[in-house]
This record gives sequence, structure tokens and C-alpha cells, in this order.
Amino acid sequence: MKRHVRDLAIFGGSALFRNPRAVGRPNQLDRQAFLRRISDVLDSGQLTNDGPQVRSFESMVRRVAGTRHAIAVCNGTMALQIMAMACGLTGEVIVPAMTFIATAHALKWVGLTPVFADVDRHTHTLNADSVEACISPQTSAILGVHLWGNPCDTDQLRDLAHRHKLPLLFDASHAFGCQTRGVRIGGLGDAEAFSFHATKVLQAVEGGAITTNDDQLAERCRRLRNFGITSLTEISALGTNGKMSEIAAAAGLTSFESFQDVVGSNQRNYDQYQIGTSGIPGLEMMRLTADQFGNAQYIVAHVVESDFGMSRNELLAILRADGVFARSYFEPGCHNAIPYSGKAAHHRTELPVTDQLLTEVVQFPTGTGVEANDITAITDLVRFAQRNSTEVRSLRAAQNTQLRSHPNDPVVVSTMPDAA
Ligand code: T4K
Repeated sequence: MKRHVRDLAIFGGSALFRNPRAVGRPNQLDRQAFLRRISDVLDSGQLTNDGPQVRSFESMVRRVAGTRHAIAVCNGTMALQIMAMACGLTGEVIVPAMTFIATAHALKWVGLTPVFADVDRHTHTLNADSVEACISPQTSAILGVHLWGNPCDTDQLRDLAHRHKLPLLFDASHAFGCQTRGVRIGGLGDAEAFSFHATKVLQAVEGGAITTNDDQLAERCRRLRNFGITSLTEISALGTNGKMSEIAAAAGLTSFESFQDVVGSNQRNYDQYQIGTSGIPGLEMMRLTADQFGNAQYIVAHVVESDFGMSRNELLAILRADGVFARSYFEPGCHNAIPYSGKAAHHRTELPVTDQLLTEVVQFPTGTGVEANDITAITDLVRFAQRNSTEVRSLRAAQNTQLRSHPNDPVVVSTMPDAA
């Protein structure tokens, strides 16, 4: 419990957590169950190339996504690449700038130009008006991202895609197990791409999948995943090696066994954060609407500097020094990343909401490794920082070069660049 501003670790006080609480730390797999599956894989001799573990994993993904097809691949980035190739996209694809860089990179790697559209301030998903302003004769698809598991506004995007005769695709990397108005994420649009990276709510260490109800599209994805091979003597497409291994699928199947528990624990953590942050001026927790079901794998909030008394980056520095490894995903925004900045085609419209969000959005630690009393301590720390923001700022101004970071922090946070 901090009593004085000088008790904050950034000013030399002792850290709240010696072992930091982090965003994205993998949820543990049941070791015995995983080892049993690995043993089965080794006994079978089938280590990869569409074996039984991958097929079982695909059937589980199909069940949760509610689709006819699920094609497992080696990671979420590859799922996006194969999905784009299988849809025969050319030229430009409209994506949000507010997403993980992999959404844009995956397109670029298959020769497409991502064109960045703005997002809605409350859901952080594509704004249909901004998408429409980005459409050009070169546009070949719209790729929405269900960021943080928030479903895109599919009605508006579907209508737009329909009017412009464009395929509608989704990056559902954050949204496994989510629903909107009773419809499961996975079957929205022409196809959706998932990530099952170790940091995700369902994990295969590294893994991904494409889901679709389109039989022919599914067949093309399967072929592209395996070098474009159609038979022993025929290669019919420019494919790649996107296969998921049997060991990764074994991890994924093991992760499935605890999936509901992980989601339940995330949701309890979310509720606890809601309670703990209630009434803190300038700290707005992101909420789903009543007709949406989320997996709560990201705990997202806005820090509104004018009300909170300090910026998101100042808060981050304080938290991290105390061992609360909160994040500022997805700074700097795809449009500001070196491979995309400064190129006219990527900036067809202004991105005022994205630019604002990139300075104020924060993600708090969660997952099964984060306990209820950890969250109470974290939210008390946030409240303490806000209440004492004036004193924090003046002390910081006096000590700017001597600020401490947590000894285990891989990110250097010894100065705060946006000092007032
Ligand atoms: N589209 C979207 C919207 C995405 O968010 C992503 C991936 C993709 C597409 C592409 O999917 P993949 O190709 O990755 O399947 C993570 C993940 O690498 C990435 O999968 C994810 N999105 C992105 C949002 O975040 P980091 O930079 O947050 O991970 P890192 O290394 O900082 O780890 C988080 C915390 O967990 C740290 O405290 C370290 C700890 N950790 C991490 C790993 C991996 C562990 O303790 N053990 C571990 O094994 O990237």
C-alpha cells in the first residue's frame, strides 16, 4: 500500500510486484495431458502433414466458430496470408490502422497494399464511413479486425461490401469464442483468420486457422497451406508451407480442455477491474454491449489526460516501475510504422480517432496467473497515481533523469517522453 508519492517505485519506493504481472503471459497447459498427447504423436510416427491431432483440433475450432470449415495453419499471420491468396485478392485491401502490425504485414507479404481506415472510438473496430472513403478502383477487399474480441459492425460492413461488390474478411485473432447478437465469430463475412499464439485465450504455442462456410474457398486454403499440391503428380497453385504440426495441435487440444475456465477467469478479472477502477476520473474501461459475448482476454481502458491528471505514458511508467507490465498496444499504429509511413496509398483519409486512441489506450495484466488481490493492488495503484497526479508531476519534473524502472522490465522506461 502506497502512502506517499515517494513510495512509488518510480521514485525509489519498493515495487508492488517483485515478479511482475504482465499482459499476454501464456495461460498454463495441463502438463500431464499435454505430455500424454506428445507421447501419442511420437508413438504414431505422424509428426506433421495433416495428421490426426490437427484434424481433431480443426473439428474443435469448427465447433466453437460454428462454421463448416476450419483450416489449421502454423500461425495467425499465415492464416491471413493464405486467406488473402485463396480469395484471389489484388491491389489494395482496406484495414484499420489500429491493429497489430501483422494484419498489414500479412497483406504486404502477398503483394497487396494495405490502405488504412479509421476506427470507432468506443469499439476500436472499423468505421464504415472511413472505409467507404478509402475505396478506390484498386480495392479488392475489406478486412475488418475484431480488436480485443470486440466484434466489428458486421451489418454496416456487409452492406458496404455488398454495394461495392467486395469480399468481406475478418482478422479474428483476438476473438476466438466471441459472439455478436447470438452469432459466433468465425462465420462472419467470406472468411475469418484466427491466431492461436501462446499469448492468446486458446493457444497452440504458435498456431492459427481460417474459418469459412465456403467449400471452394476452404479447398483453396487447404491446397495453399500445402505448397499448392493437389496430387502426387500435380501442383496447381503457388502455395506455401503453412501447416500446423502435430505437436502444436496437441498443445491446442490441451488448451481447449481449459478454454472455458480461462474465459471464465478472464471475465472475473474484467469484473474486478471494473469495480476497482470505478469512479477514477479520466479512466474509462472498455465495455461490450449487451448483445455481445467477449472472451475478455484483453482488459482495455482509455486514459483521458485532461481528467486523469497525467498522460497514458506517464501512468504506464509508474505502473511498470511497480511491476505492473501494462501495455500500449498498438503504438505506433500501422500507418506510422516504417514500412507504411509516408506512402500516399496508405493514407487515403485522416485517422483522427486512431491517432487519439494510440495516445490514450492501455491494457492491464490479466490471465489465469493474475489473482483477484493482484487486481485490487493494481487498481489501488492507479487510483493512488490519479489522486496524486499533481504531486507526481512536480516530483517527476524535479527528478526526470533519475526515475527508476523495474529491474525485470525488458522495456526501458527511465524517462517519460511526453513530460508536461
Ligand atoms: N492479427 C492480430 C490482430 C494480432 O494481434 C496478431 C498477433 C496477429 C494478427 C498475428 O497472429 P500470430 O502470427 O502472432 O499468430 C504478442 C503476440 O506475439 C502476437 O501473437 C499478438 N498478436 C500480439 C498482440 O502480441 P507481444 O509482443 O505482446 O508478446 P510478448 O513477447 O511481449 O509477451 C507478452 C508477455 O508474456 C511478456 O511479459 C512475456 C510473456 N511471455 C510471452 C511468451 C510468448 C511468456 O512469459 N512466455 C511466452 O512464451 O506479442
